Amino acid sequence: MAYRDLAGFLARLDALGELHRVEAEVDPELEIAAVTDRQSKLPGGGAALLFSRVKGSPFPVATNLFGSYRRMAEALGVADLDQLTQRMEQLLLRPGLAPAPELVTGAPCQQVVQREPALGSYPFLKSWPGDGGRFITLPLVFTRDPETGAGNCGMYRVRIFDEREAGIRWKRGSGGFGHYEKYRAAGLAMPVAIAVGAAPSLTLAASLPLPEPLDELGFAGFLDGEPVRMARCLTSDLLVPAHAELVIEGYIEPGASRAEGRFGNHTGRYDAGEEVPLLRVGCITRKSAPVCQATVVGPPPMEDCYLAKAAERLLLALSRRQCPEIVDIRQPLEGIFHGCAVVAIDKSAAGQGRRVLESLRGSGWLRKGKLVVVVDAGSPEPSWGEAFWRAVNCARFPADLMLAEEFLGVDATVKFPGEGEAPQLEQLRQDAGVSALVERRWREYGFLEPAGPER
Ligand SMILES: Cc1cc2nc3c(=O)[nH]c(=O)nc-3n(C[C@H](O)[C@H](O)[C@H](O)COP(=O)(O)O)c2cc1C
Ligand SMILES: [Mn+2]
Repeated sequence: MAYRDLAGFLARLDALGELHRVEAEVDPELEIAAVTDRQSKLPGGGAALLFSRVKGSPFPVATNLFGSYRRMAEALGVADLDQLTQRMEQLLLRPGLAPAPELVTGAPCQQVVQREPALGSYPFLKSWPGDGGRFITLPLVFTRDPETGAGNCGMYRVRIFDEREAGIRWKRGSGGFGHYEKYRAAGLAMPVAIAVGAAPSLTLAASLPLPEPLDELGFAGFLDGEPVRMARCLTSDLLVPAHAELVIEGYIEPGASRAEGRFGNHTGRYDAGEEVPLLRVGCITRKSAPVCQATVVGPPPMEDCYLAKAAERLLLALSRRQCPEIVDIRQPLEGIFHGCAVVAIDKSAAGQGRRVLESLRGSGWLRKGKLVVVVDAGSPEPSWGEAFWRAVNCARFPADLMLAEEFLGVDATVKFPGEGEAPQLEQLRQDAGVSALVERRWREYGFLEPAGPER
């Protein structure tokens, strides 16, 4: 089931009993973040939250919408996040399955047009006391390559400075940054449009490092099974999601920048904040009753953990193409987007574990990983506990470690002949006859539950 817009997803969450409405008036400075943080820390990720009365703004705020396995799967129309890997494999085999976006007129995101932008009337959050100010924490930032005309949609945090100025922090290497560098080199003003609150597939796509030739809009359209509808901006020729709740249009003049201030991040610490490109807002368009979707980042578990999980299941398909011996990749929630991963491989030759590490380090979405442990495939879902066990018991220190700048790889696979002395290839397995006997006699032993698997 696809959602055309955020409202559709909210209605679905409501029907599932997953949405908690907070009717009491709340402050977008710290209070909403504090409530959201406490929900996120509940077992299972807490409820999706809709704050309907926000101090200083007529508009509601929604947080933690993707903050559980169930809601993340629901957002992307799958019964289980594991199904995403196969979906991605289909797309990689047939890129034509990604539908081109459709340009529409009379877009809902332009029901109301504010030519005199007033960013201060929107309920953007200040999450932590030391934050430099308010940020748009879940923005979809649309830019275009000035040379090729190719579009990009990326999630880069946006600092609100005043009624008509904002700062965008796109990291070096991101799509938005690449476009920005080209405009700056050419001395041209750069059009930017920021959408807040969109269909879940698009929000996820904005946060994914998709490789060429996949683009965010085609990808979201593929997940939804229908083209994404786009509308032309009023002050530039950029296209934005027609069903977004809110769109901020503006230009970055060459060289214009400002310090964004500190930002409390998922490291559990404040980012110092950088000098960021300054966006001068030309107009704001919106639905007549927009909902501002936001996320709160901080120490895990939080909503971004589940976005990272969806990304993991999808991007696994890319890694399998890169190294066909890869069976599975699992990232602990605590690794949030930092490429901390357990990689299970089907090992058939000496040196394979290290070769996989080198390949992943060289290219692909895990190349900026910090801690990657390669293990032999076997368990249904390689866990961090298993990686730890195998790293301690199967890896030889330092022979099986790969230490590079900001990176530790561990080859924790069982060693083959030719990979050093004392290879131990035989796995511990119970005698088959005894195993069958135990299963047969299980109830005789006085156990009420059926016997568990052997391991
Ligand atoms: C909640 C959230 C916040 C993020 N904030 C930033 C950010 O401030 N700057 C940034 O460069 N990337 C940030 N990212 C990661 C980017 O969205 C990600 O690298 C994505 O691939 C960018 O799109 P691109 O590949 O088209 O550049 C964030 C991701 C999430 C989920
Ligand atoms: Mn991109």
